[in-house]
Amino acid sequence: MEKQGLTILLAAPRGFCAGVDRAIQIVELALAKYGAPVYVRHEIVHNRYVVEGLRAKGAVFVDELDEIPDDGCPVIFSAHGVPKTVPEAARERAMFFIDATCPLVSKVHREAERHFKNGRQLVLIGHKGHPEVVGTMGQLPPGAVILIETAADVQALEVADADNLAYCTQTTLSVDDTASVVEALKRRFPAIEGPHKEDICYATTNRQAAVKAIAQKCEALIVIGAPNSSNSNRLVEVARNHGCGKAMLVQRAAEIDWTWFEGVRTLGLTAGASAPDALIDEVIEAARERFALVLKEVRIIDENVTFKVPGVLAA
Ligand code: 0K2
Ligand code: SF4
Repeated sequence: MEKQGLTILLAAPRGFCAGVDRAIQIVELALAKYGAPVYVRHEIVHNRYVVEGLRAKGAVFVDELDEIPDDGCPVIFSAHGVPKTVPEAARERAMFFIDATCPLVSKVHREAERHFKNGRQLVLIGHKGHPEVVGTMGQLPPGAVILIETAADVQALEVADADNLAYCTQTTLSVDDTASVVEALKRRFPAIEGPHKEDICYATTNRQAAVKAIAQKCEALIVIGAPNSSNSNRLVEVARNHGCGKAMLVQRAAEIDWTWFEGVRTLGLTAGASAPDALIDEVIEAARERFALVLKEVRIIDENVTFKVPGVLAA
């Protein structure tokens, strides 16, 4: 039987960002330099395939430092950043730790500290309980940061001094939703200080813009990423909000129910910042087995950001 035709519009940029690339390199270089085990606090990035791959090479993933024995082996903090209490506890135990926090997350940490030093109350826009939010809030003493998630939360805000406020954001939020939260903040507190727009990083911004560029042309769209990956979930929302109602998050090709795509002639495909190319290729190959495939990349911008690994691991 002849295969049904399917065009895949491949969003670009997609997949790994510079911070994820650096974080994974840090674990790999530490394994090569010091041997196994290398401990990693939290998933180095939110992707099971990446985590399993590193585990197979000798990385040991833990939720908290108290699960790690005092054996002198390196301890790596994940790309999402950690509260100040984590390096403090590591220092107290004389652990050899290497921080894989993305430099763009660390930049937000420093902004938060600067506002606090200048006596401003800090409002953080982010998702409650996400490790990056826990890390950013943990740069300041308990109670110093008020977390909000939506524009509706702005109305309920109770602040000590409306003229002495600042805001920061999580790096992986929806660009559009965050713009409306920032607008609500500025409307209610005209003197509030903050970044030029928000702290959403280049990779999050570009991946969302690339989805917007294809969403209307696609009858369905697949985002490759993990359920706990903030930036990946935002890509599904962006697709749905920009004309592609049939958008779904998948971790691996094996999860895809291809009957879902009956009658679909144009499928959008992208991947979150923590999803490796191997998983994108896997989905393309699975589609090729079932359809007469035409692959078209739609690139909206070239990325050339790279981050150096910490000096202790540099060649
Ligand atoms: O998007 P998330 O912050 O949930 O994290 P990952 O899916 O691991 O992507 C990497 C971003 C890490 C920090 O911004
Ligand atoms: Fe850094 Fe952005 Fe990648 Fe997060 S998504 S690791 S902030 S570059």
